[in-house]
Amino acid sequence: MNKKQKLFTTRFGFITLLTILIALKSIFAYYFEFNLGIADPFQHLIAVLSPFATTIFLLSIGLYINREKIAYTVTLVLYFIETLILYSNIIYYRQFTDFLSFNTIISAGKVSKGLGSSTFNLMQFHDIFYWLDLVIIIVLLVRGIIKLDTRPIKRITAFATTIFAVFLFTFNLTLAESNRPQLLGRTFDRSYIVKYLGINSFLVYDTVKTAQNDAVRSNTDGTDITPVLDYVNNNYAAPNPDYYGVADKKNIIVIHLESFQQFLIDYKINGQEVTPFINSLYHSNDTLAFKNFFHQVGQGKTSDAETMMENSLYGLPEGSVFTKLGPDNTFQAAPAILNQQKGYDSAVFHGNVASFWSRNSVYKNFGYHYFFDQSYYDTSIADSSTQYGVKDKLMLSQSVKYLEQLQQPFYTKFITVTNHYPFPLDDEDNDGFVRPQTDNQVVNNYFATAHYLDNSIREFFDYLKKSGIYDNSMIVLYGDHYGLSDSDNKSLAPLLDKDPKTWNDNDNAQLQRVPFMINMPGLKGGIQNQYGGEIDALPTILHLAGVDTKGYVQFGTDLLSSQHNANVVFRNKNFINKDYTVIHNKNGQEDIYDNKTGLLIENPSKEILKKVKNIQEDRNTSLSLSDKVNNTNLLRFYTPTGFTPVDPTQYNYFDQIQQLEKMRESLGNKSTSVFSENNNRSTTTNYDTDAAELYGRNSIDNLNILTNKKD
Ligand code: GP9
Ligand code: MN
Repeated sequence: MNKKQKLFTTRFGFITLLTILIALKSIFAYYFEFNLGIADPFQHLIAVLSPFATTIFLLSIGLYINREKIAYTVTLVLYFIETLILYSNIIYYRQFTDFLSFNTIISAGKVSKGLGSSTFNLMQFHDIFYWLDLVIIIVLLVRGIIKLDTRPIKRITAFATTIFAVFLFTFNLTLAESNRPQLLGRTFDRSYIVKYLGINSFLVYDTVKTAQNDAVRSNTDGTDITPVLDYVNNNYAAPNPDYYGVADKKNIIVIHLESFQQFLIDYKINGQEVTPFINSLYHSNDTLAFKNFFHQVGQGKTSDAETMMENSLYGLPEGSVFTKLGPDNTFQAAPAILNQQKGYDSAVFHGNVASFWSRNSVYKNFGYHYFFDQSYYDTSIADSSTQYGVKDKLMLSQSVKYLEQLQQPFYTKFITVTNHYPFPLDDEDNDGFVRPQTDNQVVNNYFATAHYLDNSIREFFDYLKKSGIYDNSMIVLYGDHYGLSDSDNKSLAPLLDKDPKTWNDNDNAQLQRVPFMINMPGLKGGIQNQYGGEIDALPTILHLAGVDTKGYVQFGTDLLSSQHNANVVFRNKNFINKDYTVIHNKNGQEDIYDNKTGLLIENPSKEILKKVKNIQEDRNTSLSLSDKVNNTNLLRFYTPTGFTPVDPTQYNYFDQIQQLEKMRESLGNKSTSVFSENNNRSTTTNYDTDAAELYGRNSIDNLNILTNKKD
């Protein structure tokens, strides 16, 4: 027997062979079946490494068994299970662009409903190679070509193998965390766990997370909602009669301005306005522009903003509601409320992959009828995307061919991404904008992408006006959170005429201001001074739309109401109102700053302390109750009068173009879509974009992507 054959016929060799085979299959799947966006050399290393740790760990179990037949059988069964996990995920991914979660697996009914007869259609010829090795190995074993090694493995060797696997996993995790900090804490996207830790680890991670959630939930019953209802009823602010229902049955178009901070508004660099169009909206008589509106996000960033803006629930103290709980929780969100109360159709438009922040599941639970994710946009054009998805000009201009097919009134949300850290943009894409020249590139770039975003929004507004949609719509714009982090703020300070040396936590808190603007022809607008935050957006919008929020579980209050609660609570428990900013210092105490002077109040009076204490108590109650609603899924126990719980299985975000066409045909002349009202003619020709990717560097043919033709 030569050396190779010897290696092959030892127990250790057998496991090595299986490990290599499964690793090869997994790596193939990571690159060619799943769209994981494996990019830099680090990520390639991790992708190649990640299947080994869990496989060695799993297969090492066989090494502890002395009797050869049992040992080989157990090893093969484990190998079969691993292949099955991999292959089921491949099939599931082909259908859902997502990975099998613990809940999906155990609710077999749901999976088979989702996959059903289509499973067969999803299989491809090359799939045979995922199974062929197993068949060959079994044949070789049965025929005696691979001989069973009768010699048991020493306990110590078996143990050393397991420990080696653990070590390898720790190494993998360290690499992953260095490339993507807070990977497990924040989750971001389930595909990130697969990308950085492999498919097996994802399943374990998801199972542990599900078990934790279930443990918290099993102790909950319907009575737990009572203190929540007491709180929100007490906190309720009645609508302002001057504004109640002024947007009744108008289309509502929400524009999410990624990482856009309030200080950009009216800001000039060397005499050039950074965001001239948004500035003009800010000063328009038709715009309610809130100058003291704050972002309140935590680790869930964009997704926290979405949670607050559309549910009036806070994000979580750690992680994101969307990824941690969103796929399973019950919500009473804006699209569902507006649909049920006022007959709104609804859609989200976003140039990133659907799985990011688990949006593909969460939006169904919000009651969104449609979700146009990256797969609905042309990504074949060179430079059309940055890290977080299709560039804004391209996303917005390609969205209107879908928008015009929605039934009116519609509630829609457009999530931009180009103005996202690290703010990448070539100068040639930015109509001659000259960025500032600080020594911090992040700061300089931020102004450039903000300028690009401004232009994108202008183009979109131009279309809305030309196509007539504008006349019949209320447009809401908001910045989701900071673009420049606290660590960049010192470099920003001189641009804001501040001294970096005296820059402090209070200055950081003041920069949590983000725009919140509501624009509608004929709206009694003006710049508003009242303090508020993202938690207050939903009640404000619903009241404008003529839906009273009484009875809903919402933690914010209508900004336009005389009863509005103007203490703005941040997710880190700091808070701000017109008089004070209260900030936790390094010693765990809460410092009080005077908002008139910006200075720390060294020795606060009894009166101030009392005022602050009341707000602190209210803050603690509202945050902890909101956390309880989310963590224990309390809304499943409470349905407001006139509301029907959302049935997420009604929505399918895959063949939406056909769904829209079907809807139009079945409604016939009752169809209220922009397309139908325009005598079945597209309005896309009204869209003018100067996106450099469509002209300059590329062929003019690319303009086809703006129309419906290609679909
Ligand atoms: C991703 C985009 C960015 O799709 O919304 O998310 P963020 O990193 O800002 O939370
Ligand atoms: Mn964001």
